[in-house]
Order: sequence, then structure tokens, then C-alpha cells
Amino acid sequence: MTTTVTHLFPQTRIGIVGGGLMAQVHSRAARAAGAEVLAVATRTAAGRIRAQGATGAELAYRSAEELLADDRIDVVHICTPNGSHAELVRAALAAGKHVVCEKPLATSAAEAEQLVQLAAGTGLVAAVPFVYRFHTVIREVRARVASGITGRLFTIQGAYLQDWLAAPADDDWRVDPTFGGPSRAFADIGSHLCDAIEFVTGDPIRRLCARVRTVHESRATNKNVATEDAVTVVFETDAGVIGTLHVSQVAHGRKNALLLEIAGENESLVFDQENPDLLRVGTRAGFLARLRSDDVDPAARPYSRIPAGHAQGYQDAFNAFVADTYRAVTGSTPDGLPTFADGLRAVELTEAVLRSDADGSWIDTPAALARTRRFGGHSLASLGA
Ligand code: SOE
Repeated sequence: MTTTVTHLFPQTRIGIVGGGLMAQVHSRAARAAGAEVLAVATRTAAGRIRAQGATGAELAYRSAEELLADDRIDVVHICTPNGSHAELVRAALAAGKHVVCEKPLATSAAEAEQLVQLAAGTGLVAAVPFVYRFHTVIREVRARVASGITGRLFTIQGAYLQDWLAAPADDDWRVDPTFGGPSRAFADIGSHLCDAIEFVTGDPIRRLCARVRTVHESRATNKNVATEDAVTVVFETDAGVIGTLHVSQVAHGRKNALLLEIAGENESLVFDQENPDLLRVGTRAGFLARLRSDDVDPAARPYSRIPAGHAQGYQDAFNAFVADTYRAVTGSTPDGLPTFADGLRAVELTEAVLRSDADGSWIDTPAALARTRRFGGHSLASLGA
């Protein structure tokens, strides 16, 4: 099924809980979809002034409770530190709001699973912004794999590298497990990488073996750092494809490099989120760099919003995710919308990584397909079932 992302949703009113970088990104995407950013909620007075300025929200509430009590709000975007997600999701669903919750959906799989069940029982839309799915090139990779152009898959090489925590003086709330949860680098960015891999291949990671490293034991305010800076993983999928993942927030020079290389029997496909309009297609003759063009697969075409050569990037992908979420709110079933089931999947993989490192062993990941079948939702298509 193809999806148009050109709809506007002027009837949709949203509220954002949290006032940081992601609140700004969500507010821009909501506005691009034609929605009204009615309110933002943050705890401190200074935070409210900043958040209202940054998001352009009409109102600034002192608490999530106040925002959730506003009957005009249809969709709540949760952009607070990870440790507060589960409680806010429960409150938002109880208030009858559709929910977009930042990843990780929760800081434990048990809690994430409860949220999946809770959301399924309400019939409300419950989405998690795995936004790299919304790059045209990622949709094109998915279409090439699904149609058999790439052929049987042999190996997958994935990396997600950043450098914003490279120096010991760098710090953030994510470093502290009380706010960020037990995993930092993997939960924050490794989750995007795993989601992208399972999304484009439709083939779940079946088992993995991981090593995690905290390279800076002490940072500016967090003196006993308990969360990881970097992770390496070896994995095997349901279909027997083997692969590696390398995740780091201490990789100098890398800003937001989600790198994905899939080698199949007919071609290799390479995506780099720092250059997301470019698909590199490898054959025995070498690599061909294909700029996003107008002759992509029909399933990818709706995500190509402006003519080729006019670069699209991160915010465009985010806008497309939010527009598809609002389409779901109005009763459509957009292809590949990441839901709470996908949020749960990411938390399960994160727990498998931490367990593997602690035990020094291979870990079987929970059966992704069985679970999404049980709960239904959009993930069935996204996992190729
Ligand atoms: C910080 O690592 C961050 O903003 C992540 O939290 C986002 O999910 C990722 O898309 C970009 O980097």
C-alpha cells in the first residue's frame, strides 16, 4: 500500500510534555502537518518560558496533569526524560489522548509490554518516533529487499555513531540511569539502528552477543557513570543473516551517523543518515551513488516531498512520521508507522544487549512476530508478516 504524506490536519490539536530539543522537533513536525500546537507542559517557570518560545505553543501548563485535562487536545507528544515515559503514557491514555512517546517507550521491557497492552485496549493511536523509517532512501531499500531486486541477504553491517559525549566534560540527563534508564547509548541510538534493520529487511534479530563499554567513568556532574558509552554486537536474524552493530556516543567527528550496509546476492545497499538523500548501490562493477530521484519505488515516492537535488533530511523524516501518525488518528493505516509494539521491541533488544554483556553469552531475543501478531497494529506489515 502506498501512503500520501501530503495531508494536512488542521483539526488536530496537540500538547507536548517536555521542553527540550525533541519538543522543538515534534512541534515543527506537528505544524508542518497543519496541526495546532496548543500547549506545552514543563515543571519549572523558566522551563515553561523557554519551551513556549521554542515550540510556539499557545499555552504553557505547569504540569502534565493540567495539559491532559485540556479537552481540546487530541494528541499528546511525550518528550520528557526516559524514566518518566511509562507513567505519562498511562496518564495520557487514561485521559483518552492519542500518544506519541519518545523512545525508549519505557526503561524495562515488562513495563513497555504493559503499555502495548494498555494502548491496544483503548484503540487510541500509540506511536514511537523511529523516524529513520521515513527517509525516502530507507523506503527504497526496503522496497528493493522486499521485491527481490537485492536477492537473498548475506550480511548486515550497522553503526550509529555520535560524538556529543566524547569528552569527559560532556554530560546529559541520559547519563544518569534514574532519568535515562539502565542503558544509554543503545537505548538512545542503538534502538534506531535495530529498528531500521528490522524495518528494511522484515527479518527480526533472533540472537545476539554484545559487549558494552563505559569509557568515561566520571563526567561533569555524573561522577560514577553507570551507563554505557559504546556497544558492539554480533547478531543473527530469523532468516540466518549474520551481522554486526557498532554504537557509540564517543566517536569523534561523527555527529549523527546511522550507517547501514546490507549485502545481498545481487547488490549491496548503503545508507548514511548524515547524507540521507543518497543511496549507494554496490555491484561487482563498483558502487553507484544514486541521489534520491523521482523514479523510486511507489512505496517510497510519497516520502520524496521535493524534487530530487533539493536535499531532504532529519526534520523532513520526522515531519513525515508525525503526518502519518495523524493520518492514523483520522482512521487510516499508514504503511510502516512505528507503534508501541516497535517501542517494546527496541526495549527488548536493549535488555538482550545488557544481559549478553553481563552474562558473556549469546541471548535469544523474544519472538517479535509472535508478539506483534498477538497485539495487532501496524507492526505486522513492518516486520514483513
Ligand atoms: C541524541 O542522541 C539524539 O537526539 C537521539 O535521542 C535521537 O533519537 C536521534 O534521532 C538523534 O540523536
